[in-house]
Amino acid sequence: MTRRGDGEHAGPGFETRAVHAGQEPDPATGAVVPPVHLASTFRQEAVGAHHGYEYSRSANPTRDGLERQVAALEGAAFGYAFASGMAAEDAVLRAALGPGEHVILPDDAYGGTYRLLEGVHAPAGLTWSVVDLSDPAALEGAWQPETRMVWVETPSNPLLSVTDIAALAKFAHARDGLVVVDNTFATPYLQRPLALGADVVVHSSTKYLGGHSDVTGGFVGLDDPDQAERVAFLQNAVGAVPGPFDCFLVQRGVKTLGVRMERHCANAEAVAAFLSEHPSVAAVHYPGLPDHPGHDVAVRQMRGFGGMVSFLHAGGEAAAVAAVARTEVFTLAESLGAVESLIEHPARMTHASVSGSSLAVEPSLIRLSVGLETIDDLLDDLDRALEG
Ligand code: P1T
Repeated sequence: MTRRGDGEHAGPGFETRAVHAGQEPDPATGAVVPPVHLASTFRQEAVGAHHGYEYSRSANPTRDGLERQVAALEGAAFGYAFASGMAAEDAVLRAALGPGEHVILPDDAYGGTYRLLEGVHAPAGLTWSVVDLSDPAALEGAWQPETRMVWVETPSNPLLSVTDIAALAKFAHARDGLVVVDNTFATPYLQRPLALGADVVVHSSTKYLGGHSDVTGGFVGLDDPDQAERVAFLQNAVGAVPGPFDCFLVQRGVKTLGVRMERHCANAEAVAAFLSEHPSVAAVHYPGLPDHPGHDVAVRQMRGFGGMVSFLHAGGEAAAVAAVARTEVFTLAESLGAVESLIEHPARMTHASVSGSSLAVEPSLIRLSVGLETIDDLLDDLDRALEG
């Protein structure tokens, strides 16, 4: 297989891997940027005699390059690219779980994950419980003989809750359960779940990995060869693969991931500090704030606190809905993790699908994806929007 990542051995550093892993110059022409292989099929010299590629759903050189690049950053032995984060999540659930088995979902997670479980996997026989993962007694109480997996987002979407990955992995492994970490918010630059004991890492590469709001993608990284075989089988059998140009866009984004994350973190820290002092703000969720309940764990397991901030508007739902429409530098839009700052109202936008469920979010909550613009412009923009 061409999917070996570099792992966390004493080899090249993160930024070097981001720029070079899976990105070797083209041996045929010397092109420093590997060509985008748009071919859907590959010539065979004789039946079965080929260069490792037959048909692009099964394997494509540009996709391979992306898979090796992100696997190298996550320290994963195997990496698989998908057409979206949801397609990646679906492959992980299908690869590991069958009818009658049980999965534990956090009480704060992307609404689409909940929708996938409830609307697609529950009708096919999967069962699931929603648990506050910061409460060990609740986790213990929810564990069933059929439990095979704990799904974690840390930091979570949209409340930025932090879960201790190493402690959770110890708990789940003692009970024969798998730990899957959605690392979309942190990225491998800030946190490497597999090194902390998780079994599988997933991404919406639409977000920080791509980094420019111009591509949709997903990624699965893992170390176990049997599970990897199953994910690889599903990638080909179901066919939710990204096109070569989408793979190129993610690859190009990943090359600057480290420097972008440094600025995302710095800007988000300044925004969180500013909001904490603002009279129109009732509460700020950001793991970098010392009073955040997950702050100490975040200090231990993350290199920085990330670019996402959410907060409650003191004026309630109507004031929150009005404020998100007033910003001029922050764009009112779903998604996150790109160079431009975004603002949104989770209850009516990204998390509308969990309305009325145990994952429902406060109607006065506003979520920010803090981008790379000049920090003073971001703070002035928020100030104006919150003053009304
Ligand atoms: O949109 P897609 O690439 O399919 O990824 C789904 C997904 C998975 N995991 C997390 C943590 C996510 O945040 C998302 C997508 N989230 C948004 C679109 C959003 O605005 O929150």
